[in-house]
Amino acid sequence: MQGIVYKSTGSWYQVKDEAGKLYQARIKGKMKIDGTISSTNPIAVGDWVQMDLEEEGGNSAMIYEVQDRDNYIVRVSPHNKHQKHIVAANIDLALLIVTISQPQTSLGFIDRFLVTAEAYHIPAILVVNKTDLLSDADAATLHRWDKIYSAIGYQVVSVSAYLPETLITLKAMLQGKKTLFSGHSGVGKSTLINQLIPHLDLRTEIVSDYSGKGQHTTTFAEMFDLPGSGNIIDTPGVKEFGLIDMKQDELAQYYPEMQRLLSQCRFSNCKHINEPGCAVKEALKQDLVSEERYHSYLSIGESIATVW
Ligand SMILES: Nc1nc2c(ncn2[C@@H]2O[C@H](COP(=O)(O)OP(=O)(O)OP(=O)(O)O)[C@@H](O)[C@H]2O)c(=O)[nH]1
Ligand SMILES: [Mg+2]
Ligand SMILES: [Zn+2]
Repeated sequence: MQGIVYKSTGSWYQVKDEAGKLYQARIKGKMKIDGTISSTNPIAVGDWVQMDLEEEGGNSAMIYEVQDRDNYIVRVSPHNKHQKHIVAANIDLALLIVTISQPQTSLGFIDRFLVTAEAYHIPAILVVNKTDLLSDADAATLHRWDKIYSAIGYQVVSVSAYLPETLITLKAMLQGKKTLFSGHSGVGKSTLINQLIPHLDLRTEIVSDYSGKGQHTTTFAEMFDLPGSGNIIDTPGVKEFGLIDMKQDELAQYYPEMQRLLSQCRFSNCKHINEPGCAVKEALKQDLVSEERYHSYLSIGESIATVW
């Protein structure tokens, strides 16, 4: 029988079948695993799996196959920097929840996420939470972020989980979709989900006064059904996203504002650093590519290239 993974703890999985019944499942010793990516977890939330019941009418099952994924988002494994961990698979929409302070999200972090989403053609939206806390300086930062990302086609939605009237647009966007909620620890992913799904009571934890960082309250990714239709996937806070295997010379393709200029660079193998006749550098001068995005392009490029 077929089902979809709602929760994964690493040792067991909660799987829902097409009739809506939940099963506790484990992986069968000899499972067919997608060999194209090496990750610390063979099965992720959102995966479609084939399983056998351990006994007729019971609710424990053995998973023997994972279906090919349409897409997935990876993070750097918290235990090993060189390994990837699949956060979730087969998603329709990826929300990056960010905050300007408490905790602070960096543009480099945002761009790594957006690059991954672009590489898989997953629509991505930036959700700026905690707008109830904005200082004047924070409000100016929000304005700048809105300008940078709106100009290149990303939707930026400002919300406060504490102000239900700010959540109406967001709620409407999620109907009928399987949406990933991702972002640093403490940005309010679980708090927002509690607001969007009545009667859900996910654990949340105050951001540390001392470090200004979240406490890694959510420890396993888990999917929930929305009222109406659609699902939300809550995930543990991430320090850093991994990039799917991507060559440094592909990177500019995943910056939408650069992608449309690539055919205009003089050299077809232009890296957009020092080359003469570079359309990206020209656009940077004219402020059509932002300083911030260009900077993240260079630093992400450096991190994935051995020879840059
Ligand atoms: N002022 C304010 N605080 C918020 C808002 N949203 C969430 N919080 C608070 O931020 C803290 C962290 O929220 P969580 O929902 O636990 O954050 P999380 O993103 O799920 O964190 P992890 O599970 O650790 O990844 C809690 O104390 C929330 O009450 C908001 O819009 N405004
Ligand atoms: Mg959480
Ligand atoms: Zn160029």
